[in-house]
Amino acid sequence: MRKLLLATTAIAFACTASAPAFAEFNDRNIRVSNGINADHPVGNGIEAMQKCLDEKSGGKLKLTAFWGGALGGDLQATQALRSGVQEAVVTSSSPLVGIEPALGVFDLPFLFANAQEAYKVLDGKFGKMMDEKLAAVGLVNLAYWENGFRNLSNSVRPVTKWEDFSGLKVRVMQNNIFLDTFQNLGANATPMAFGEVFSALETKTIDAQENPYVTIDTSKFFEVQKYITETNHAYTPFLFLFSKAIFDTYTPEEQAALRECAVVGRDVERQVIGDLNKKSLEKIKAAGLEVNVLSPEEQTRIREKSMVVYQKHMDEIGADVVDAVLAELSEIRK
Ligand code: TF8
Repeated sequence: MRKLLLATTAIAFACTASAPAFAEFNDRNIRVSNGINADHPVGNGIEAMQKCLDEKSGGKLKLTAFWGGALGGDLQATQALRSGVQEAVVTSSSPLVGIEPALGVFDLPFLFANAQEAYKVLDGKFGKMMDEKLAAVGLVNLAYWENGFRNLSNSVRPVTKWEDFSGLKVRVMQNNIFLDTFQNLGANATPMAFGEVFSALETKTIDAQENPYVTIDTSKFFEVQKYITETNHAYTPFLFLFSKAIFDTYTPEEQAALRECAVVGRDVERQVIGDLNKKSLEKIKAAGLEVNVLSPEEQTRIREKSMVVYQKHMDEIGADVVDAVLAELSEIRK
């Protein structure tokens, strides 16, 4: 009996010793497409995510990032994920409302008051509820990364009050809620893919666009704009999406590593944005743009006048979804 035990132990030992390292991992080349450029903090996030994946997979899970819309814009890349021909994309939620209307909840003007509460909602119960909806349309959301609070830039005049929006030709994302928000403000809103924005501003096909400072900086929009107003009218998250068709073929260990490392990357990316925000604004100022802030009264006025957009899009987003996010926010704000 003793001998037998010893023999089995020896065999078991031999097996462990000869088993290849990281056997649960296969060599995977994961293409990650981005609309923004490599110097955006998403680049730092992907670097951190890769380091984490290297440790967990012994170098087998490799991310290859593509920048500046090289693999197509947000929507096009996301559709490639759904049909299983591309692995991953870092995209704004906003252009995806045609795929999952509930995502429109993040487009509601002035939904989040600050980044901290956005993180709580996105990384918590509500974020999970949205993840389930995404899974049902063939998309695995690994984590919510950050684009940030959006601000308005233009080439026509300083915008410091509601009336100043009147007639401005503002590019908005391909998203009805943004379209209505800006139409409601009196602007002449034009939906357009992100990849076309720079040249449309340069040729004055449009006067204005809205994006977070860091994106305005890294996509160089400041080079073709004169004024910027800190409107903070929306915080639209980035989603780190994976093709469900492809994800489902991965081993549980590979899936877990991707989920965990996407969160590691998220934290780095948010941190770098936090640090860069001020610097980006300084760079924009140094380039000669006039920077305006709204007075507290005007901010309140614009916010209150924008609330009609909530009612208008309630059914399309889903009243349950809007209620859920508002309930979670009021819980957080207690
Ligand atoms: C937009 C978005 C974009 C991002 C980027 C393409 O204005 O805010 O900045 O989705 O990844 O279209």
